[in-house]
Amino acid sequence: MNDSPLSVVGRRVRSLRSARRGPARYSAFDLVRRGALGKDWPRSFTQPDLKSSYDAVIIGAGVHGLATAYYLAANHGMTNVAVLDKAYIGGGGSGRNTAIVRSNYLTPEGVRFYDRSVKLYENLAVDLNYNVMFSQRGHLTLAHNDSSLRTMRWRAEVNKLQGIDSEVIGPDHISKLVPYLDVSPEARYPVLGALYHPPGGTIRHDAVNWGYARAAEHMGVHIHQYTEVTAIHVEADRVTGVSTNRGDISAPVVVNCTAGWASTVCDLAGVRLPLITHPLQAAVTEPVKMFLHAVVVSGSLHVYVSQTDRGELVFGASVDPYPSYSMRGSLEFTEELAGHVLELMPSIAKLRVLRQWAGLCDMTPDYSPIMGVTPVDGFLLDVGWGTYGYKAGPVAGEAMAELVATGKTPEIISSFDLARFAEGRLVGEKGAAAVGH
Ligand code: PYC
Repeated sequence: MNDSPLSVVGRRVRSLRSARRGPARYSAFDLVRRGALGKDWPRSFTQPDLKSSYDAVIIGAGVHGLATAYYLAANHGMTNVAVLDKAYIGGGGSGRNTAIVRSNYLTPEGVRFYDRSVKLYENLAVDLNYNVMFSQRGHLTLAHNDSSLRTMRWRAEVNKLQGIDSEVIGPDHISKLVPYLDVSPEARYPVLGALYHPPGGTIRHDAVNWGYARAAEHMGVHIHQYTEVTAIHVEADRVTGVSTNRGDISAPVVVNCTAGWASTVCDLAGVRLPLITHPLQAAVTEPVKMFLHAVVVSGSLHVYVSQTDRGELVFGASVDPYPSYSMRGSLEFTEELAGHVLELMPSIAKLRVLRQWAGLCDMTPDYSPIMGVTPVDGFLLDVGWGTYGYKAGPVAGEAMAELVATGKTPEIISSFDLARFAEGRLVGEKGAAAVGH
């Protein structure tokens, strides 16, 4: 953008003032009246007209795209921004994940990055004036064999060096935290220990998506749902705009914040990504009284589980073993999941599964994301989020906003650049993925 320093400062002050006022609040009387009558609620999100030009276009109205738009407006005063999505807000991976947040990764780059996200999540309800239901209930990654235990120790040491609360604990301590877990030596897969990460937990995914969307829109960002990008225009290696099913937009910056379709969107700009897309399934049970007070993950058994505030158990597993864009649930998944879960918690055998669903995961070769610039000037990437995108939403948004507004790649994402695959600088995070894939 070619703005004078004064106008940039002016815009920033105006947007901060407006952010502080926040989106509409309702009086108690309003809430009772609207609640009793069941009508007259204003729309949460408007449907703005599509303009023919914006300062930046963000593709994807999931948590990454919305957070990028929010931090562009809140931190940099840049509000002439459009977020485009071929479907609805949070309709992709951002609304389909199991809502787990943690920063106990394996590489220093990963730990630093995800820790910044946890910090932003900690203050998100206040920043957005929206109850995002963050619950730092603790996160346990179980080790059932010596090699997993060694990886847990390795992770704990890397985590501690970065100031992250993370340690290896034994079966007695695990049993106190999760009494329903079978830690007896007779278990088919005995629990030898666990990586315990007290700041980890869950946060309500829809609330995060809606909170970012509402706050960004309030500051002037346009969110265009059901607006599919059909072409990305590039002239002399520089992006100039996009075509959509609702018309053309010119923009000097286009950011790909999609998941599942990251490589097909990149194809439109002629940029190739080293991604393979797999479905990832999850399932939820009927609600029961609260009994599981931590997030429990077993890498060897390919399962993770937490209990929601409503009392349902939410389960996830590894990605489906074949590349696909299908988002159908499968019986194989449910069967395998149930078998593994019951190895860990035999006492929940009578719980009924209510529903299951799938999302799409763009897997990179090193299990780290791809963020930053591309060979096409102005066309930026925030993709390759595999099974770990949701927890990174805030830090990714903050960093991408800085890159868009300043033109400089923030240090916190510099190791996740696309060029690392050609230059052999992989950031190997497979050992810290939730489960083996
Ligand atoms: O990386 O913590 C994780 C995770 C949980 C569910 C999918 N990935």
